[in-house]
Amino acid sequence: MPYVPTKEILDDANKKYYGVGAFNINNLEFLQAIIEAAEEENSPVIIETSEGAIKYAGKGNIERGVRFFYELVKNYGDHSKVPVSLHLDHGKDFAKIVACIKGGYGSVMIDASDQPFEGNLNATKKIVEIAHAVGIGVEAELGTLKGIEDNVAAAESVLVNTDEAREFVEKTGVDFLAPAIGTSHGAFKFKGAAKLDFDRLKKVKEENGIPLVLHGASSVPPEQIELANQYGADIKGAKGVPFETLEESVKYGINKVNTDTDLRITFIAAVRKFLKETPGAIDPRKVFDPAIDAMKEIIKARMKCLGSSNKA
Ligand code: PGH
Ligand code: CA
Ligand code: ZN
Repeated sequence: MPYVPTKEILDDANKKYYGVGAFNINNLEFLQAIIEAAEEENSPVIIETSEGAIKYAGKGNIERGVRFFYELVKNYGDHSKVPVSLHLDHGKDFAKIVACIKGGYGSVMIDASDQPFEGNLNATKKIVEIAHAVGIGVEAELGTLKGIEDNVAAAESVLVNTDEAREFVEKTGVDFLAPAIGTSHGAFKFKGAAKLDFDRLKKVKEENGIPLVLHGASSVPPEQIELANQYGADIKGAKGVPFETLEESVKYGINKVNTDTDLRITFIAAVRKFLKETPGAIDPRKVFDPAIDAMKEIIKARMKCLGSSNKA
């Protein structure tokens, strides 16, 4: 299977009711873990990079960063047994989004969800026009992901408005939509139970029918937090989206499941453990190898949970 446009992967997932993991990378080692896991699970996979990742890879030079990720992921994808795509995660800056579209990315996200509805709509429309001219799919977000635990009034105002979602999809022609339904980014998602607004999700799916995206979808595995803490980390009160909740989200229409935090935690825990147990280590490859293996297991478990295994 070659490097493919993201739309190809997500249209199949939408048609057959499964979810595909979209995993964030900043470097080679995360990509290796993701591709190996996808091949072992025979699963399609989406690789995504934030604007920050592009800046990091290019040491501040955006074109260089875009080129780095495109050539890396395209090369791995073209020689892989499974469909692989490359996506820009949370694009905020017009020039950076256009650089990704020009640079060979398989899709881009325009995240103007911090703007009032009209502003988000107009910004998204503009990117859709540019991206569709070259056959690239666009993701946008409605609502916001943070601050939902504080009080009910705030929760109402930040979750996706389903009427707005209908108008937004219709007027922008966006390909994939991320409706805020109660998740947040990072390792501290819920103070109490992990509750998502599935009624809103179902309604958005019914009324629009396009592939939907769950941001802030990491499960924050307690055993990885414990391992990190055992080897010197100090992470308290971490909580993610449990597998049962992910399964339910997929059942109600989520097709793209964004995952960054889980791989970060797993990587750091494994590196901490190796360095503590191997004080003489000076070869970075030996330090990263157990971290790649540990991330692979986390990724494979998520692919099974989302139903993308054996869908390649
Ligand atoms: C995400 C990742 N990226 O866009 O939404 O969320 O922090 O839950 O991994 P997590
Ligand atoms: Ca947002
Ligand atoms: Zn996100």
